Amino acid sequence: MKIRILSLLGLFSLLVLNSCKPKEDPAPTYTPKDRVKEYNDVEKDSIITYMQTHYYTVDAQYNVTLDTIDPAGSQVSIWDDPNLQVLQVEDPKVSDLIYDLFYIPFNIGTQRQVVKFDNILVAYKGWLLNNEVFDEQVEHWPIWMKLPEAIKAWQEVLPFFKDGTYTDNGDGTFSFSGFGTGLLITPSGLAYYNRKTNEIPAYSPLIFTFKIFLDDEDNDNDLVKNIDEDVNGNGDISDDDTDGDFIPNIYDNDDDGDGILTKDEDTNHDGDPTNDDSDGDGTPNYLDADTH
Ligand SMILES: [Ca+2]
Ligand SMILES: [Ca+2]
Ligand SMILES: [Ca+2]
Ligand SMILES: [Ca+2]
Repeated sequence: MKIRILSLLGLFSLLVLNSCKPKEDPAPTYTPKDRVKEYNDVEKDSIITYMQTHYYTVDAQYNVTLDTIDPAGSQVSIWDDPNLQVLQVEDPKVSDLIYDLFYIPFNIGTQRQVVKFDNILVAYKGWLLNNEVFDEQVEHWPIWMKLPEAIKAWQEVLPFFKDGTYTDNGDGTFSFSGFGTGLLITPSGLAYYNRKTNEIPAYSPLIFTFKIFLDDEDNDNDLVKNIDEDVNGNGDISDDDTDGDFIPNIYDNDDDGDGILTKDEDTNHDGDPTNDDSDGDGTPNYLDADTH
């Protein structure tokens, strides 16, 4: 009898689950897998195996093809590529879980060094470990991406690169040269982990190639660089909101909410509002609501 009640209950919860199947909200309702076990027991090996059994080719425009090494072939595996770099990156949730985050630079870039708070104009392509492409933003249709909102793997790898030079070709087209470009391979813990989309299953290590055409070091155009909008210097720009209006300083063009734009609190007009402190209280005018 007990078994029957249980199985009825089981059936009931199944029906409830099915009828409540989320349509608009993709957020998982189950308990995510253990992050340490998922990496150490599963993804670490699958990433290394992928790199040992696959190779890439890259053309003159830095477009990449990935393929399986032919057993009789002489291709150099990703694993054996002399340019392969590895970063040790801490999991965002479990501090003693350290990932190997792999990347290969094709070109470091020539202009401005990317900072992890910056807004970048990029083209990219993303693959699963089965070589299926899940997303692509082509070179002729680049998008601006806020790095603070990107996956952690991007925030860690892209600051090793610089942007390039923009050329208006004068005929309605544009081109870029000397930009940073490379390939990265990330465990799911530095990407989407248990979150899934139609294209990306949960717990998927991901491969990206990227081209960083332009880097914007001042998101809100207030003359304060993104890196300097991290007022408390803790590496997180979401908790810096001087005027408490729920717009972080990095996206707020009047940081102290005194009605004077930050760029207009550059009293000495040297292009840098961080060194103007009219009342000498140690707080620059743009962060000081009673001074401008
Ligand atoms: Ca604010
Ligand atoms: Ca600001
Ligand atoms: Ca102000
Ligand atoms: Ca002020």
